[in-house]
Amino acid sequence: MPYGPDYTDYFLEHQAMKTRAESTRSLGAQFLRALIFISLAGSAASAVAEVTVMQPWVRGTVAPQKATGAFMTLKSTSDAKLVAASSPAAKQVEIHEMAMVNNVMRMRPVAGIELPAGKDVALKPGGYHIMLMGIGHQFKQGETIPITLTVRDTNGKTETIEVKAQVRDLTAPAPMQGMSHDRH
Ligand SMILES: [Cu+2]
Repeated sequence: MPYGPDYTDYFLEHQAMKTRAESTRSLGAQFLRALIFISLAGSAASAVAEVTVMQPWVRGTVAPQKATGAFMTLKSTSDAKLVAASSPAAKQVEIHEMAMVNNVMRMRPVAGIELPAGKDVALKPGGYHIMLMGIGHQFKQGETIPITLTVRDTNGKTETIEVKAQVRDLTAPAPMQGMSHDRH
């Protein structure tokens, strides 16, 4: 009896089950999408460090000079580390620190600079700086030097920040300026 009442009931019931299964599946998919959204939103809020770069500048150079320093203040919203820098204006870029070694102020490369959450970290003459080496032209006051910073957050995720650093007069921040003989 293919079209008997039993079969019809079975057929209808089967259809109903299918519909339920489908709606359950689609609810499941919606729930899954919601979960994915929540986890993406969560990671966006906690993992990505937002780094602010303040007053980036580069010390100007004299014609034959092949290296100079870049300085700025960095501030990250969450714990992060400045791990690398590069610039189209320099063949090689390193992160340096100045330190007293046997009463002599020397600079040396460091693996990176810690950026504790919410703290201003100053890269300044006599301290941390970004060393631009193998520069291809004289950096003159008023010029802008592009520098790309690479920052790594505590989850190991890296991001790059484009910085435009103003070239300042070679002598402007130098403490020995008053003793320069060519000023007499
Ligand atoms: Cu240096």
